[in-house]
Amino acid sequence: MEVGVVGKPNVGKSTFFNALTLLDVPMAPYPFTTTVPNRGIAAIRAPCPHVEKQTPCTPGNAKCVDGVRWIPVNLVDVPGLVPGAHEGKGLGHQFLDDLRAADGFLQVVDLSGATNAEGQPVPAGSHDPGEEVAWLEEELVAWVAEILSRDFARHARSTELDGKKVEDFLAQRLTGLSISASAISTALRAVPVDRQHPARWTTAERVALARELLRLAKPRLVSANKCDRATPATAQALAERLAPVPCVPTSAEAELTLRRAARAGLVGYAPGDATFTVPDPTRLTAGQRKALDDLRTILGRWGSTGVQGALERMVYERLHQIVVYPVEDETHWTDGRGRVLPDALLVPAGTPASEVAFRVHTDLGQNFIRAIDGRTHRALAADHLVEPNAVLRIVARK
Ligand SMILES: Nc1nc2c(ncn2[C@@H]2O[C@H](COP(=O)(O)OP(=O)(O)OP(=O)(O)O)[C@@H](O)[C@H]2O)c(=O)[nH]1
Ligand SMILES: [Mg+2]
Repeated sequence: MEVGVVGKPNVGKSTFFNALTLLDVPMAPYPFTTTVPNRGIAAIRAPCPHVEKQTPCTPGNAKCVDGVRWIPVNLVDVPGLVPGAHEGKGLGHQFLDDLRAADGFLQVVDLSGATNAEGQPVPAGSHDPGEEVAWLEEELVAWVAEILSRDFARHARSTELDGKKVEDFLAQRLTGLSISASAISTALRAVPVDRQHPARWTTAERVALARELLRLAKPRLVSANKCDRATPATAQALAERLAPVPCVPTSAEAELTLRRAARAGLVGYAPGDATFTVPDPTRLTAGQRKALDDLRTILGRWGSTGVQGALERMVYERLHQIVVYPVEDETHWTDGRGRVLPDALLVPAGTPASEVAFRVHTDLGQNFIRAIDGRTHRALAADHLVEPNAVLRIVARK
């Protein structure tokens, strides 16, 4: 699972990325601080089934803290896009190629309205952050249309000559973009192109296909960032304008400060929480105390910094992922070495049991006999759609 963090310059993308990964990539109050993409690993929360079992778990890939599993999600932070990036404005848009594998895009905007379209600082409230959601969409469409169009005429002609299926032609053009065959078929149904003659497709038709493919295959979520400098009413108004694209108020700066303070042992804070504790106030400087008071005000006003929740809504609501726990022993929920609930896997909702087996290991998928539900001990057929939080044993031919 990979999420791309996109947006215009200077809105807080790298701060958002650092907050979620606890990495330390450069952040600064001017545009184009980031010039090459940054990759890191964030995590989303899921309730750990070990709590029902009343046995401590032995996590391998996803750590467990107080009954909460932290499931890894890859995050990519890219340079800022400006209007006209596809024509070379700003840093251009070549770096978007690093987002080919992203399953969805989380767009960061500056809710406080203190950065213009090019990312230059302007007085708070003087720029409308709603505007950039529409033009960023156009930049993404231009990028996909360009990928689709690379060496188009030659490939389209050979498709026609060889009598190849148009679906395969498109899939080949879009290799690596993590766009499913079903999204390609749906897009071809939605955009009325001449299926027999791709060589005759106009630029407008390719752009329309790119738009539809993006809509189907790369869900969007907006992080209305710098909310610490805005009001809930502004956030509400923006969310209403952007609906149905979800818009989550965030303060990446507050989240980063809290996570770093927690790492330093200055506060007790779990990402996503509405509060934090201060174990030893005497350790704090006057400056730190003031900073923590400000953070308390932000949390009080917004309920949380929004950052953790934004990523989770992206993965669970927009990307429709669920967590499943494969085990080898359906009674004790252990693997072959006796480790309890060692793995937590993200799979799309509606994944059949046989596909979960493939995710665990190709051999298990190929030799699948049945799965066994760890809670009910019922046998599940290959086409059984697994439920969220399922504990599953896969039974396969030896
Ligand atoms: N008040 C406030 N400032 C923030 C927040 N998030 C980021 N900033 C500030 O915004 C400025 C830009 O942050 P970056 O993370 O470098 O922004 P970016 O979008 O990665 O910028 P580019 O790499 O230039 O595209 C920095 O001064 C941050 O401290 C926030 O939630 N609240
Ligand atoms: Mg940056």
